[in-house]
Amino acid sequence: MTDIFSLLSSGKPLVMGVLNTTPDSFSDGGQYNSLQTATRQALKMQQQGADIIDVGGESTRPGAKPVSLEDEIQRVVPVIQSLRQQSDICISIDTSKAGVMQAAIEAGANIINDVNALRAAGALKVCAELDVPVCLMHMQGEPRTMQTSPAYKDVVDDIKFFFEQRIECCINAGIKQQNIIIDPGFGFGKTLQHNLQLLKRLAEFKSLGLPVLVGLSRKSMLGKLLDNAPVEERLYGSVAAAVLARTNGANIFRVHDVKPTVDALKVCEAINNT
Ligand code: 8Y4
Repeated sequence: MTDIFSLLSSGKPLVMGVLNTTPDSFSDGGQYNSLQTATRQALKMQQQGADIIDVGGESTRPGAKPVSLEDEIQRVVPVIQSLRQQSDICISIDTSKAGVMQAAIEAGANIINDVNALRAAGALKVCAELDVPVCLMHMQGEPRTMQTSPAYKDVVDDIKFFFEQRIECCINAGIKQQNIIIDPGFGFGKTLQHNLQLLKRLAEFKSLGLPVLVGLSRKSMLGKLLDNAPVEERLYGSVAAAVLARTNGANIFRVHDVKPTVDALKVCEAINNT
């Protein structure tokens, strides 16, 4: 398997396909069927051109029930093992819990994707020991209340300052600078205006000298821009947002719709390299 830093060094954009393992994302709820469904879905995304599969077992949606450490491990570890048996694709683990990070990497995952930027107990230490790439995502507040009244002095400057502080914590904990990826966290404690500012000024994050990951796919900011379109009608808006993010320097794209995004990014690359 090629690690993501060699993939990134090619300069090409990387696509991370979202694989949901929460029970409500499967019709039957049965363990074996959902495992097979999840593995097939991941292999399909790989065929469509995904470079990374993001496996998550905890919903960050406002109002979602918290998942225990044991339950989250039970959800993600079998999926990672099953996918790893059938593919050498890069697997990222979407979690904020140190115990899940450890179990997932042992099961064959390669990257840690943490919407909480390693602020949970033990997360910095475990990541330093595991010595794997980590994505630090910005979130203001916590999922339950983050959309109540998001406020910033300057959204880009404030989030850059957050990253500077988190990067310092990572380095002090023994995490290598070369293992860090940053993500402004679209929709996590941000108004529509904040999200639009972040997308327009995304290139300002490049001054931190680290790869930039974005998750814009199907998010409510697109629903708002598209006359309150429901999630299943946000594909074209999601693709447009990915293209704009690429033009403004994003390196990794976390998406639900792999093929449309891969195609759009190919067109982007042809123009950006002309
Ligand atoms: C429709 C579909 C509406 C999905 C909302 C959503 C990010 C992330 C999430 C992100 C990174 C989501 C785990 C939220 N978003 N990880 N995770 N960056 N690194 N919402 O932006 O997809 S979950």
